[in-house]
Amino acid sequence: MCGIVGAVAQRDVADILVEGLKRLEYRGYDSAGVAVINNNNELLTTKRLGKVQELAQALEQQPVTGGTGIAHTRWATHGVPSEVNAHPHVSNNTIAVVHNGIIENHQTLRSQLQGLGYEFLSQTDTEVITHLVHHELKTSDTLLSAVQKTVKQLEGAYGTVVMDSRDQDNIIVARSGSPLVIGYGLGENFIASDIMALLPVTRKFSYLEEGDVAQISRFKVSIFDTNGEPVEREAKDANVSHDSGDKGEYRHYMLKETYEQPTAIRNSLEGRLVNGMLDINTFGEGADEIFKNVEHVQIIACGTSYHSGMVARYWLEELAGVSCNIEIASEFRYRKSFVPKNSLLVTISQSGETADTLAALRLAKEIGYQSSLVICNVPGSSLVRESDLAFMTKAGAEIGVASTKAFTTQLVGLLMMTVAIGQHHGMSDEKQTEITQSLMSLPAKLDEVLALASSIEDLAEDFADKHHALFLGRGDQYPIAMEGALKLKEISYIHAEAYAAGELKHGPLALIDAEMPVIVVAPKNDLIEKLKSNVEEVRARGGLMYVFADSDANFASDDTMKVINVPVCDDIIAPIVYTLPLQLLSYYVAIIKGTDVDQPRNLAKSVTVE
Ligand code: HGA
Repeated sequence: MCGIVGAVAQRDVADILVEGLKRLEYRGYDSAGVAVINNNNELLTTKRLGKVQELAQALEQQPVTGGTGIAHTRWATHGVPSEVNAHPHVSNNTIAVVHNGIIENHQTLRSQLQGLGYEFLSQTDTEVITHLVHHELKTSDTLLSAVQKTVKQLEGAYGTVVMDSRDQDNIIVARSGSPLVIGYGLGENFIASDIMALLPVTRKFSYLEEGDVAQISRFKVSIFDTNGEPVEREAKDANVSHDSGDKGEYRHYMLKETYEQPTAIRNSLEGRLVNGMLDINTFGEGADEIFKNVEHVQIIACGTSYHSGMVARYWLEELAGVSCNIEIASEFRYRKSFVPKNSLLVTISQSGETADTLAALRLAKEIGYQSSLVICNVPGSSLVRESDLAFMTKAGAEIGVASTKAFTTQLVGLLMMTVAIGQHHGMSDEKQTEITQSLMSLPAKLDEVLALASSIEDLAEDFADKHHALFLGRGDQYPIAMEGALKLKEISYIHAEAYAAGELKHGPLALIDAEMPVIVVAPKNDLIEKLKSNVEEVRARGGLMYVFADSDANFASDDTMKVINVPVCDDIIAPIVYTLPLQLLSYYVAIIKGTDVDQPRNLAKSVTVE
């Protein structure tokens, strides 16, 4: 999604801004732009359609100088991707604005502003902010107060940064529904939508809260809440590796992150299992009390995180004996739902900023959920700050848009949560130990799975001319089939669907022919015989299958079936183990298709707009 970087400094900031944008590239975008105020109080704006590199080249050819500036990578919501629609947007050569989010009442504001004589150059919703600030400034003493008046008129979501070419000393920032973080430097200060952008220039950050408006100058940052009252937002040192954005020897971030999974899981387990038993403090203060009272769990998530939540439903009901529902955040947030007694709301989000999930959490609090927990990879993110409890996955920065290590570490967190809740619902000590031991065996098991890479790469050729694929699984492998299908469509653009294998005969069998590869996730478990019957249904209709199975499942390759032997593992961790071969398959198919693996078309990483 869109990225924002801004700076007020003595030195020239264009390079800092562009580097910041590069560090946000992984989020996905279609165009980029930068504006700085030069020493003559002129606004110098450069925008380019496409990659940040295009913008960087344009700035190399025509450098801009100035210590105050703002920059943006845009992922279009209103108006096609184009240079004109790229941010910053400018009003009357003085006010420049970058914005993440959606201004829902933009049509009304646009008409009002046009009535006042403002001419719109772009199709974006953002441009209304630009002219509105310009208009409010006519009756305001300061840019700060003009922005405060402006945001009161905005409906929707925004993280926005505003500057005025006549004032080199300040930028004004405002947050409602889209994250912004202030970075503190020595005699210079910064703003960004994600700390990643600012790691080269500072380690000290404070997050703005909903409704905050702040004035940032070189030596001072003043923050005001929704009521305009001055507030403090605690500044903390980020403990994130500076180079987490480095691809190293790997061709793509996605491949690197796939291979990082054993380490990411080891890190996510570290310090959380004491003498083989789960340390309840892993989830934060008060976790024990909350888990003791839980009678129902409602999981809310989007995309890949939704799939990890689906696996957790199997675990929670089977292992912890607690009822569990799961729903997509964008559905949950717009319907009236029943809140069972003593319900825990669990949200799952890699970034902790997923707009729909955050809105769902806020709604859940209003309608009476007793407590909330988030499974998240980004400390200090909105979901972490607004939830009662948090399990922090320690996946490290995930740059590839298609999630890999965030997903498997989420599953680790959800399995630990199952144990934590199960402890209070009659889960035996033996069962707890069995689960924690399985978890500890995971990193080594995943190393074994990664060793299958070259045989999976060999399969990818078969998919080169295919347009559709079907993924099948049963039980807790059904969500893994769904995740496999999602991965394939995200990065290879092959249309892929997942079905619970028992559903085949209720429709999808009609699609089976030699042009439709069928991928089956088939560890030996209680459902294997049922799954084998489904495999026969596909075979009888001339389907070609790719079966990921352990040796105990007893499949043999033949004309209609290629079997990929996955190492035998405990049932409990099988969903995590079987995820990796499917990630690799999608990756190698995407390579053959020649797609942009790390930044697939039309997609963005942290989905901070609805
Ligand atoms: N609505 C604005 C910004 C979009 C955005 O935040 N995307 O992540 C636009 O379309 O330009």
